Amino acid sequence: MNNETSTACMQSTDAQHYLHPFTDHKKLAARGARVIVKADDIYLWDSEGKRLLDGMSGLWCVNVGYGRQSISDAVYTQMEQLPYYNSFFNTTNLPALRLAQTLSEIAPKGFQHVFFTGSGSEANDTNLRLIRRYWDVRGLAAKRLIISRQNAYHGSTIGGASLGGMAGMHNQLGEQDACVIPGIHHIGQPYYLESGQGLSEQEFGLKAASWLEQKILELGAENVAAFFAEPLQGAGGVIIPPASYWPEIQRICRKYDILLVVDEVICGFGRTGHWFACEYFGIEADLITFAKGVTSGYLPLGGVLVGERVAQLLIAEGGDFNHGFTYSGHPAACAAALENIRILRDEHLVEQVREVTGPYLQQQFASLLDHPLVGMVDGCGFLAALVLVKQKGASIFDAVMFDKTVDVGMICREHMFNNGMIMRAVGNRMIIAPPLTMSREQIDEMIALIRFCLDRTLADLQQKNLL
Ligand code: PXG
Repeated sequence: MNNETSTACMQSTDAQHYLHPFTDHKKLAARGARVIVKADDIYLWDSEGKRLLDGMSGLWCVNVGYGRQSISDAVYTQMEQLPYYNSFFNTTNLPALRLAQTLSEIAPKGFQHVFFTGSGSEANDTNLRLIRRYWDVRGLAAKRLIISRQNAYHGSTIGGASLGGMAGMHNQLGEQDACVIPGIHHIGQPYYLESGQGLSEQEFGLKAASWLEQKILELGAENVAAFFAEPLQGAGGVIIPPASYWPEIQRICRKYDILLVVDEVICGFGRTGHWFACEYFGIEADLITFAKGVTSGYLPLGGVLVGERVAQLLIAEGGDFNHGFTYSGHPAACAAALENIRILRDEHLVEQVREVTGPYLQQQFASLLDHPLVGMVDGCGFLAALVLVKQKGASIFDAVMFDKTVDVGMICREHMFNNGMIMRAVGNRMIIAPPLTMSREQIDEMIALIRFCLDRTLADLQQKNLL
């Protein structure tokens, strides 16, 4: 390798010029960024030639795996034909209108319209605009308040971060626990391990849903516009609500005439073994946020599936909707999405995850429970999480957790990385969301690698006297 492409040189240039997302730059500069140079199937390679098994599908997005020549070809062809045009001023383009139609075919029942954005954050900002407009057109302008949840992730624009419930983000938005956008209220998350002790999971699901009703009554239903939630919390740590949660949430939203916004940015496009997790949980949403898996991350694209109740009113009575982005309906991004969806369909990847590889992945992942560090496992489809504990107990509520001063997730993540496995750490939860293409053999390989890295973590913790 010549000097310009040596790892040290790239790291130095990176440190001098590139501000990364969610990064402590002083720390990063001291250690040097890992430079990822290529990818194929479920693997990445760094600039030192080291292979990594990507258990996170990039950032929850590369659903069809890396190296799909047909997506590159579709984008190339589209870029030669029409690299860009906007969808403002009474114009449209072929990939955008075809993708809108295709999405209406794979979306849950009752979604015939789509609004395109460049990302999930922009899509949630779009939701805020749509919701405001919807209630204004209905003549119920007082319905302005939004309810969301603690430890939710809805993006990083001011709108997305205000909607989300990440304390670390809120703290940087303004005063402690306050959101920049007023009128967004957060209720507790349906995290059994955090607040369910003494209750059965189903009892806890109903209790967590009741927090929504309490908040609505406190704010006055006549003032509440919408409830935002991920079907299961992804960035929050793959937290799957008890089965009793969603039906009760649905009932409450209907009772008080509140729009239900389901953020499927992580769950959409097969992650749970269904095209959308709304089907997995039986949710009937008004608005569905999507991004990531729509193009498998090959190009940036997001959007909102707009339910007929909202779409028809805005079309019939809304007049101009003064909202949109330069890249709404970007032809090349839409071409990537169309080819990505063709692959998901023709290779039956969603069904495969639902019926074959998803159950196998969950079964194999659950076998990690015999490891001394693993106190609990949870998951569905191609999403799974394990909880790292200091000492196991009769139940997870009796386990001894690591002291808050020990960032056990980060320690474990380092061992994973250093041994060729990418797994994400959220506090004491280690999570995976691998490409949906994984075979049984690749799942076996991944589980063996995770087990090996857990052993390394255990040995390291013992050596450091942290156990
Ligand atoms: N909603 C959800 C549910 C998400 O997971 C977004 C919205 C925002 O999408 P954009 O395209 O604006 O990033 C996301 C994104 C993590 C992590 O650390 C997760 C996301 C993004 C960055 C990091 O797990 N999810």
